[in-house]
Amino acid sequence: MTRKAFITGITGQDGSYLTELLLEQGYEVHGSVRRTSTLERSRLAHLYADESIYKQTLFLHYADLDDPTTLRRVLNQVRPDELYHLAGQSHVGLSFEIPETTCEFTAMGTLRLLEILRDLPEPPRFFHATSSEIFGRPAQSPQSEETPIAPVNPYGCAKAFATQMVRVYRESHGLFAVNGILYNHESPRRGENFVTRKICHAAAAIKAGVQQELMLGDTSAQRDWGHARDYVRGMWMALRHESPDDYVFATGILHRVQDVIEVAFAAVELNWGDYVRFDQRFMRPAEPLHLVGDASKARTQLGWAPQTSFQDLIQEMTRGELEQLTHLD
Ligand code: NDP
Ligand code: GDR
Repeated sequence: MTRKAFITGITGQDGSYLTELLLEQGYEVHGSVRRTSTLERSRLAHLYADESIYKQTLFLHYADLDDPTTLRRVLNQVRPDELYHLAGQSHVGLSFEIPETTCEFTAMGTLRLLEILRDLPEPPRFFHATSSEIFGRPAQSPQSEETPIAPVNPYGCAKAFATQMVRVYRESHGLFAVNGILYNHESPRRGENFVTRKICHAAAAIKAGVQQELMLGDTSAQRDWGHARDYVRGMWMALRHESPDDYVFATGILHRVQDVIEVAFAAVELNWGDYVRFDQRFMRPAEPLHLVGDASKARTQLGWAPQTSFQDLIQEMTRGELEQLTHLD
């Protein structure tokens, strides 16, 4: 029997890589999309264009996270074996400006899905994409699955609520529900207003002569950055494991935003100091500190390990941007 997967957030960075992985593994893949005024689904365009895939093994369904009636109907029709819940407002900085929307979709949206699963006769295995942001300013570094939750922004609070709810539904309602505690992961498909993509795009655009400078906030901020392709493989491995649990997915290595700048500008042979400027608008009211993950549980129990280095990731992103800009000429 062909296994069926359902992905919320299929149009996002992770959704697109996960779709490719699951199709390669022989799954029938379903995803929920929301109505937008422009049909922006560029990350899936290559799959749409393939007649042997779109509407053969890949299906899209309209369903918003604040519309449980539709979600329930779609899930009842599809009856997936695995559900990957990736949808949500994923920008931490913006969550200070739109805290209610962030919580509505990320916190309540997850709870609504859990409630729907609880009523299904054969609930699918459930993966929740939670975040290192639940730890905020942790007392211990690196963080593990046991590190206490202490978020410092609305996004982190929403993810913390959803993470704890997943634990409740696993322990009290017997759902096969997994929290993947994901540290930053990037790719050429990363949203344009996340710092790695912003820097890699700017370095390439300055090289191509279509941008003059790059405005950034806190360049001393540190993160544990990996490649999205590695992290979606971890999601899949977690749902194939014999029992449900929480797993940290991380590289275990901290880099500064400044390191991203230096690798990206070096990749296009420019001196970053000539172009990078500070802009107060990109500073946040609060920054988490020392978010670096210990993925030893995922390594020992699932056999997961990241395969792409920080240098290779930033170089791939920058060169990809430059190729696109040059191709447009
Ligand atoms: P993206 O921002 O690239 O994708 C988010 C997805 O969620 C998009 O498909 C988006 O749809 C969808 N979405 C947003 N709001 C709604 C809504 N109200 N109803 C339905 N769909 C909605 O995020 P990533 O792919 O990078 O991340 C996937 C998940 O993993 C997110 O939940 C994120 O918070 C979490 N995460 C990501 C990390 C990372 O470093 N990438 C690290 C830790 C956690 P649309 O295309 O229509 O906007
Ligand atoms: P983050 O990623 O907040 O860690 O959330 P982001 O790339 O937005 O920021 C990383 C760090 O860079 C600093 N920074 C800037 N950030 C942005 N976006 N724009 C700037 O101009 C800029 N200048 C400096 C930030 O202050 C921050 O310290 C990501 C998201 O994918 C979340 O969904 C996910 O949960 C976490 O990673 C883990």
